[in-house]
Amino acid sequence: MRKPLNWVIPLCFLLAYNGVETVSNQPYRTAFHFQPPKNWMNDPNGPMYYKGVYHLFYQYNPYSAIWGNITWAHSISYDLVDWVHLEHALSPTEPYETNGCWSGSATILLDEQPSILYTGANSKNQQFQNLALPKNRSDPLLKEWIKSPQNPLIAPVDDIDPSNFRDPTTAWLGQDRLWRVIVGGEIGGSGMAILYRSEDFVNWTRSKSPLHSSNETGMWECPDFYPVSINGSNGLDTSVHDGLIKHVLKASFNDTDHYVLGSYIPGTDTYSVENNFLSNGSDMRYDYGKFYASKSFYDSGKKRRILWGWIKESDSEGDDTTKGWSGLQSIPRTILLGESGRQLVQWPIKELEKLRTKQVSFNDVDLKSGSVFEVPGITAAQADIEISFRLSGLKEAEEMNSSWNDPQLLCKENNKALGKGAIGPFGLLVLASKDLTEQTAVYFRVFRNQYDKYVVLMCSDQSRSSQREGLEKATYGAFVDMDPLRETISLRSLIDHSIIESFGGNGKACITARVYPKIAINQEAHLYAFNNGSMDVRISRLSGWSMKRAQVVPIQKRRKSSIG
Ligand code: DQQ
Repeated sequence: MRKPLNWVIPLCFLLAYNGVETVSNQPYRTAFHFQPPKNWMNDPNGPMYYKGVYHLFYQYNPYSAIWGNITWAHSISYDLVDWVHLEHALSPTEPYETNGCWSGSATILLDEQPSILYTGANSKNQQFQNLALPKNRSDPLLKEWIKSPQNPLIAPVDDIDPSNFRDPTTAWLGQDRLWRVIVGGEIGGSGMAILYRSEDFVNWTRSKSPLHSSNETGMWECPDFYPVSINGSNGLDTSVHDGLIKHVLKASFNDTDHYVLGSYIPGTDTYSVENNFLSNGSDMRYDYGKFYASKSFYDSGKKRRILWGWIKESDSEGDDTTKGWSGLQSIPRTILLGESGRQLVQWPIKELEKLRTKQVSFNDVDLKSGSVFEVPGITAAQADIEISFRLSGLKEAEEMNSSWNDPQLLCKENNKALGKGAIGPFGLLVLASKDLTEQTAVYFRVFRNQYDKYVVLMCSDQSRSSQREGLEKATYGAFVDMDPLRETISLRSLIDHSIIESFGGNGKACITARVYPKIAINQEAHLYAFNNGSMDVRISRLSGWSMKRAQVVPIQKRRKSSIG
């Protein structure tokens, strides 16, 4: 595919780049995940595709590695892999945002006009929704943003709790030519998506009822609402409302991103859900590990919906101050409704494969009970690995108690990556030291439930991930909605020094982990496949790649004579 003509602009910047201050040479800095040069980063904001350029804004503290002074930093890319950091897009300058320009979303309005709706928090942390437009929309890099003189557009009035009213979504357009947007809130102890309508994107009227709410949860941060195609392989623009579709509502609470599926009736703005948000650990999540405040956008260039999520640290604020940075963005993932229609599936964007370099492949390797197999020849601290397992039989599967409905608890209580089960644990030992004293086990176990159906459990166990003290070393778990009688159990893990993003069952269950090994860093890191079940399993296919470093650089401070 030919690169757009404006590709030359950032390349010039790259070539002219003369070294803006960046944290480097640290074992936990990543090679192909998005990170600012230094300091604090949290939520992804306003991702969009505009005139051939991908934009990512994000919550950023320009002064320290701890949350505060929240500003919208801005980076651009042509492939979602290599990035150029631009000047900040929004900084807190107005009374309605003294305490920060908080999260929000981009909407491409009629006549291809890009816009941003975001939350401002004033000095009392009261929250208001605001609009910003690019100064020059013919510039594909959208470098400068102007706040609307009519801000704040939406104030927390009536029963709205002013300190729990934030994070407007991408807006969608109804057939009545009215824009709709939802804002996250909590009223009377229920988390909710408060709905507004507008003709001109400036004057907004609150709908009598929220789009959806739940008294099982607290405040919904960073809601997202969008259509997905039933049986289709393309993503859909947020304003699509007809055809064979369902609507996804995502809400961020309890440090994880939960979603429900349902059917949205645009005329009445009613949303009837197939399942609901729950706080007991058994509802559906984008990712069962570290992944929060995510946001999706429709990529009209490649007709796909892409999801970004903030991956927090698992070390302490003191560690972050010493490192000089905190927070990563996940690898952007395409997100679609799975074949079953019951859940979403996610997969790393195809473009990431351009970083794959040296490859190793194996077929049909037996993993006898109790065995470990080292994956040789790739950079185990910076790798992309895909592995599939064939089971020798399922008759021996251990019985599953009907009360076991929280997969995380199940992984934690069955924390036996090095102990024995029947079918499993089998999987990968990632960022492992040679003597295996450090390792993050990403693995599966298969059980049989009371209906004689097989249940596949996926776990990611950080308890042995580092010999360092004072880290959060959680064990995460997810059920993989698949039938191991008919499908092979597969795992893809993106390993990038201090982050392991794992996709089980072709993206049906995702678990992201942050780890800080003391020994298993750079060349000292190893990668193994293992089987600690009493039943043998076979690796039917394994492909692993060393990964190159993505180019993520700050823009050069422009000289008068340079472009633009
Ligand atoms: N982060 C933002 C808020 C949002 C929270 C502030 C979620 O707008 O609710 O940095 O991480």
